[in-house]
Amino acid sequence: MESTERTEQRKTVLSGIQPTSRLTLGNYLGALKNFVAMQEEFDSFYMVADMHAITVRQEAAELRRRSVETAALFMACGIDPEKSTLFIQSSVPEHVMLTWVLNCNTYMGELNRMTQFKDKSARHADNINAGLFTYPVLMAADILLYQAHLIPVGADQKQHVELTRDLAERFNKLYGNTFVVPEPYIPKVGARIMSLQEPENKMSKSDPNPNGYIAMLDDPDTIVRKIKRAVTDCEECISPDRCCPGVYNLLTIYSACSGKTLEEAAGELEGQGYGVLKARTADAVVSVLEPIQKEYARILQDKRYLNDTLVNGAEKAQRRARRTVSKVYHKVGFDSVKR
Ligand code: AQP
Repeated sequence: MESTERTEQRKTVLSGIQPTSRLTLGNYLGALKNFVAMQEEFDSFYMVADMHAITVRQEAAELRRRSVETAALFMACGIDPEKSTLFIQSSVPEHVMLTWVLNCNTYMGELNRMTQFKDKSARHADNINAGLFTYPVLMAADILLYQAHLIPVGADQKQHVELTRDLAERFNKLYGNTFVVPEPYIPKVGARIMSLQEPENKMSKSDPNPNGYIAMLDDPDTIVRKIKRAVTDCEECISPDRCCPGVYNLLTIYSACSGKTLEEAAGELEGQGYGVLKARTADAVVSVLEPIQKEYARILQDKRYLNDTLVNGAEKAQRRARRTVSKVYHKVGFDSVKR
């Protein structure tokens, strides 16, 4: 059997992360860790979402550098370019080609309901651009282009995957079966890692307070210091329910990084103070991130290999994406001229 045929019998997974800044532990536990696990079983497409990144102003040289560094970090986490298709979104122009068609099949009311648009436009009140508003349509195109079945994301992206499902179903109904209708894949532990300083908000890489997040490239001393300063909001009570968001968040991080369930982690720490919870959490985070950091430094030294990997990834992604775009362009009537 042809290897391409074998590949296409497996279900497809697609996901991406914006290279907007240094990635956080939230990006790792909510998304990247699953990307790595899923590549063993699925035909996997993972992208650095640089086109999404410019919904917020970016400096060109820095965006270029961060896009490549983010791809290196994906590889350092265990994304294997032999098993997965790893690419930078803007190197596959089909993403934009499909976006326009989907834009014309998306209602303003649907986009108005997106909570991330509301959050981001509040944070960037001086630049509420149309791209910020239509970001979920580009994300739908990312997913539908590759006919992805499963989308590994953190909980904050669930609403966008639901919109993608609605758009796929609408298009399939209007034009005949065209797109696979995808499902979100949200991890049981780690789907929503919260800020260490404001545990009612998501840990976010663009948080202006660096003590709120752990960057994947923070050195061990910084990780220990940030976790020591984390807000703990109750009297000494370490329990797997959400009564104290700050403590629950640390317990979640400890559980996700140590491989223990929340109940096991809480049982182990029962009756001990927050000092012990913080020390164990910091140790667990360092032992997950330190090997990734070493591998990242190694991969970054070989710029040529990194570039070749991304060129190959883009070509492979584009071959798949082109098939969907030709099908869609035919269905909507864009192929009137035969060359
Ligand atoms: N705190 C988090 N907990 C769990 N999962 C998270 N993700 C992000 N933060 C957490 C997941 O990481 C993937 C990539 O996210 P993204 O960078 O493309 O966009 P985002 O969700 O807007 O992430 P940030 O860190 O908040 O970025 P900025 O600050 O640049 O806006 C997604 O699957 C997301 O769920």
